[in-house]
Amino acid sequence: MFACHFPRWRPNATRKPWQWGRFLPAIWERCQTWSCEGFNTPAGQGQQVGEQEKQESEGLEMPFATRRTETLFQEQPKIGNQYLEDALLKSYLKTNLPPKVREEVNQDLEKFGNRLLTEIKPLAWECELNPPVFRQYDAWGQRLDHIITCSAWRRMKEIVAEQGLIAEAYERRYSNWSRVHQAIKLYLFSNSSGGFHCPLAMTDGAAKVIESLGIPGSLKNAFDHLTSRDPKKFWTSGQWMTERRGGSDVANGTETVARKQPDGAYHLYGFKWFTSAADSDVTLTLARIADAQGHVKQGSGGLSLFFLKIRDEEGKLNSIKVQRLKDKLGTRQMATAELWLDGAEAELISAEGRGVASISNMLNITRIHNVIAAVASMRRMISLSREYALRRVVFGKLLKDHPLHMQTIARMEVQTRGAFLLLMEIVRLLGLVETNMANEQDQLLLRLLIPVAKLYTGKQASAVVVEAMECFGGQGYMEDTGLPVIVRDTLVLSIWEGTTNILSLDVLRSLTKTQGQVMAIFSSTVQRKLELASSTEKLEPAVKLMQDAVSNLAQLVRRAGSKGAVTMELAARDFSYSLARIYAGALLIEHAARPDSSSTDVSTARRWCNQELCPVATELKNGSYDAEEAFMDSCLVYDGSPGSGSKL
Ligand code: UCC
Repeated sequence: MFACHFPRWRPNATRKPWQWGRFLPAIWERCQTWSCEGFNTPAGQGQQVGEQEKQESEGLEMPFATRRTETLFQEQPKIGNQYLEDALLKSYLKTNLPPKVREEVNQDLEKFGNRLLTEIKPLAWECELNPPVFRQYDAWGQRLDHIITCSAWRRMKEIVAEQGLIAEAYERRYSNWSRVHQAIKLYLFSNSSGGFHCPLAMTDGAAKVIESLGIPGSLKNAFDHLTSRDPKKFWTSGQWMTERRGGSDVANGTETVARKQPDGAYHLYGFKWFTSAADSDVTLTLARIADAQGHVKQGSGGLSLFFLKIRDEEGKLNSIKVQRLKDKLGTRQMATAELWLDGAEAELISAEGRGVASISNMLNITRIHNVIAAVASMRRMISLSREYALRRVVFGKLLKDHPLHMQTIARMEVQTRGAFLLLMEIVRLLGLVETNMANEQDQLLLRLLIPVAKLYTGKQASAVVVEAMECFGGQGYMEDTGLPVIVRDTLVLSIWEGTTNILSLDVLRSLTKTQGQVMAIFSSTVQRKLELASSTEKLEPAVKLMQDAVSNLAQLVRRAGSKGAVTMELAARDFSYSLARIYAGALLIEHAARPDSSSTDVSTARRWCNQELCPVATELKNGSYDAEEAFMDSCLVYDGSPGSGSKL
C-alpha cells in the first residue's frame, strides 16, 4: 500500500566496498525526501527523484564527495530571547503590573533574557559536561572530603547574586510585585541554570525561614549573605531533611540527635541520606534534642530546626564527613551527597519540637520553585519544538505544515499556559502575604494552592517534556542535543520536595486544618473569575463546563464529611488534580476575558476546559474510593506474586 520509492542503487562488482560507504550519506540524504504513496506526495515528485538519481549514478563522484558528508543535513533548533518570545508572559505582565513597575521589570527581563542567551546558557552546558567530582583522600591517605565543582558552576553563583535572583524577593522594591518579578527571572533562568536553580530554591527557603523568625540577631549575618547581590558575599543554603528511614515520613524517619553544649550551641550526630547542593555555605536541618539522659522524643513533636555553617572560615568542614556523591538519573550538574554529622555545631532556630512546622516555611518556598522549574521545562521544550518545526522537512514539507504535529504541540502549549497562570497566581498571592496586603482568605488560598500546583505541574512537566522529546524523532533521544538533559532534570520534579501522593495528603491537611473553610474560599474565588467572563460570548461553553465542575466539586466536599479516612485518602490525588484543573481553568478564562485578549487566549481557555475538569467526581461515581475497590487494588497489584496469598 505504501510503496516507497527507494533509490535504485545497487552495489556492483566494479564498485569497491569503501565506495559503498561513501555512497551511504547520499542515500541517507535521499531518505529525507523519499515519498510514500498514501501520504501527501506532491504530483510528479517520484519522477523527479528518478531523474536526480539517474544523474547521481552517472556521476558517481558527486554523492561520494566529502563535501556532501560534511554538509549539515539538519539545522539544530535555536532559541532566542525567552522573555521576548513568551506571548503569555508578556500579556500577563501587561495586564497585571502597574505601568511604572512594568516598565522597569520589562527592561530588566529583556536584558536578562539576552544575558541568558549569550553568557549563562553556555555556562549551563559546561556544568552538564563537568559534573562535580568527589575526592575523599589525598595521595597520602589524608581525609579531604572535597567536592570539586567546575568553574562554570562557581561562575553561576556569582551571576545569580549579581542578578539579585534571591535579593529581589527580600528587598521588595516593587512591593507586592517583587515576588512576581523574581519568579519570572527564575522561570527564564531555570533551564539555562545548569542545575543552579536547585541551590537557589533552598537559599530562598532558608531566607524565608529566617525572615519569618523576625531575623534574630544571631541569624542577621546569614540573612544578609543569603539575600546579597554581592557575588563575593552571596551564600547558598542546603535543606537537609532526608535520612535513611525518612524521605516522605520525616517525622518518624529522622534519627539525627542534637546535644546541647555548655555555651548553648548544639552538636548534631546523624546521617543525612540526600543533601542536595552539598557545596552550599549553610544549611537548615532537623534533629531530635537529647535530654540529660540522652533520651529523645520520637515523632513530629520531637523534631527541632537547626541552622549550621557547613565550613569554617578556612574552608574546613564543620565536623561533617562526606560519605559519597549520589549517582542520579538527572540533576547531575549539582552535587548531592550522603553526609555524616559527627558533632556538627549548630544553632537551634525553632521552638523545641516545632521543627516540621518551622521548616514548612522553607518547603512552601522550595515547592514554588519546583513549580517554576516545571513550567520552565515545559516552556523550553515547546520553544525548541516549535522552532524545530520551522526547520525540519518531512514527507516533503516542514513539520509546521503537518496538522497532526501542530496539534501535538498545541496540546502541550495549552497545558503549559494553564500551569504558567497557576504559577503566577501563587507568586502574586505570596507577594501580597509578604507585604501585609493579603487578607486571611488570600493566605488560606495560598496554603492550598502551593501543594496543588506543585503536584500538578510536576506531573504535567514530566508528560510534556517526554512528548516534546518525540517532536525531534530519534534526535530527541541523543545526548549531545541536550534534550535528554531537560527530560532527566524534569523527571525529578514530581519526586523531590514531596511526591505527588505526599502533596495530595498535604492538600487534605490544609483542608482539615481550616475545617473546610479553604474550600469555600476556593469556590468563591473561582466563581468571581467566571463572572468576569459572563459577558464574553466566545467563552460561554468554557464557563458552563467550569460551573458544572465547581458544582460537582462542591457536592462532593459537602458529602466528604460523612466519608471515612480511607475514602478521603483514596480520593486525595484525584481531588487535588480537580482543584488544579478547575483553578487553572478559571485563570485561563479570566485572562481570555480581558478586553484586549487574543483569539489564542480564548482558544486556550476553551481547550483547557474541554478536558475532564473534575476527575474526582467521576471516580467517586465509579466507586473507585470504596473499601472493596481498595481491597481490589491490592489484589491487582499482588496478583500472581508471592505476597498475594496473604492478601486474598
Ligand atoms: O528533596 C529535598 C531537597 C531537594 C532539593 C531542593 C530542590 C528544590 C526544587 C526546586 C526546583 C529547582 S528536601 C526533602 C523534601 N522532603 C519533603 O518535602 C518532605 C515530604 N513530606 C512531607 O511534606 C510531610 O507531609 C511532612 C514531613 C511535612 C509531614 O510531617 P508531620 O510532622 O508528620 O506532619 P504534621 O504533624 O501534620 O505537621 C506538623 C506541623 C503542623 O502544624 P501544627 O502543629 O501547627 O498543626 C502542620 O500543619 O507542620 C505543619 N505543616 C505545614 N504547614 C506541615 N506541612 C505544612 C505545609 N506544607 N505548610 C504549612
